Amino acid sequence: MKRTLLIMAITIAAISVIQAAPLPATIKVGSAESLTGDNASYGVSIRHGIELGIDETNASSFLGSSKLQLVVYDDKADKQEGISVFDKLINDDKVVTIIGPTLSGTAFACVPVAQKAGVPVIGTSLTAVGITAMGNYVFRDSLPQAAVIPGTLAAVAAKYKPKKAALLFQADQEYSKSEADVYKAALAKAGIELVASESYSKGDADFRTQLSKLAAKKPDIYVFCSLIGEAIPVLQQAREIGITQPILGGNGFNNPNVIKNGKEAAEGLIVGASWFVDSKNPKSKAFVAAYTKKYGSAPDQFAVQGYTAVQILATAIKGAGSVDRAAIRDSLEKIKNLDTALGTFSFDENRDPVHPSVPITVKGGKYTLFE
Ligand code: 1QQ
Repeated sequence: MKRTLLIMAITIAAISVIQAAPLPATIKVGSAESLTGDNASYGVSIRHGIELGIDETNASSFLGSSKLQLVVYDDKADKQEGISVFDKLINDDKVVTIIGPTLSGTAFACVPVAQKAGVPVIGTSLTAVGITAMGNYVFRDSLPQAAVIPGTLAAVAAKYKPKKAALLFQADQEYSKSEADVYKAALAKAGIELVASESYSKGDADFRTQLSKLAAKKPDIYVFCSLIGEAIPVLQQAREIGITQPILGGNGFNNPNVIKNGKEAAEGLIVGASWFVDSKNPKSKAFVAAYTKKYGSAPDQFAVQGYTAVQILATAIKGAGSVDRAAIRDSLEKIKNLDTALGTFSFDENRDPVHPSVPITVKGGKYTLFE
């Protein structure tokens, strides 16, 4: 009897030690971002947001004495590179979660590697249809196209009452193709006729032929689904051939380089965004101030999504009380009504983010609210 009691007492003590096991001193967080090439402006912005988030989390002792440590590699916006970087993060660095990659096109190649290995992924810029459908370890804090485009279109329709639209997209890029499809469906639903649709391919630099074909159909609005490398020449060439109608840019245009390098051609551009730099949300204001202080320039939508991913992940780790990948996954799924710089943030049942989108426009060389 005495012996049984002793064994029971030891067992209970052992269980409570296991339960109270502290988090490790260092928690490795992986990230794969486009840090070189055309898409580096997105990837560097995300990286900056992540780094600020990690600094703040560590300084605040949110995870007790445990510190997050970032391991980041360049995915070069390339499918093969994305796969090898994911493999390295999972098997060599043994990260607890991966933030990234930067482009949906890369994600469709490398995210299945993490899903198969049971490693959570948080996309911070992935907007294409089908991202979280890759598996139950896949989350994103970037609004899916279908959550942004109808609202942007409704705001534009209320102001300009367009009847006809024209569309330009990149036929060999997953983000752009998906966005064009979502726009097509949203236009049809809004009763706006798609009178012309043209595409281009990777490496193209002259879009005048396609733009002229679109213009010949006399649309009331134009929709351009482009990544930053093409977004700027597309805008400039559109103005050059005399397009003065409202231009709606896809998520790729949520990039301050559109204004910096596109100059006057960017004036009047309308973009659906997940966040607005002059938001009155106190968390957002604090983020903008801290980011600007650290990096010397204001953050963009991609930076705030990178930053918020760290907050989401830290909250999930704390909730799990563990760095076990499956436990983190389960905990991520429970994120609801988190107070973030993006607003009140929840994941829905598909691990997609729920928070409002905001249409913005370029006015006087600045993104402002579209009204
Ligand atoms: C995607 C995007 C890009 C514009 C991210 C930089 O939305 O690839 O899904």
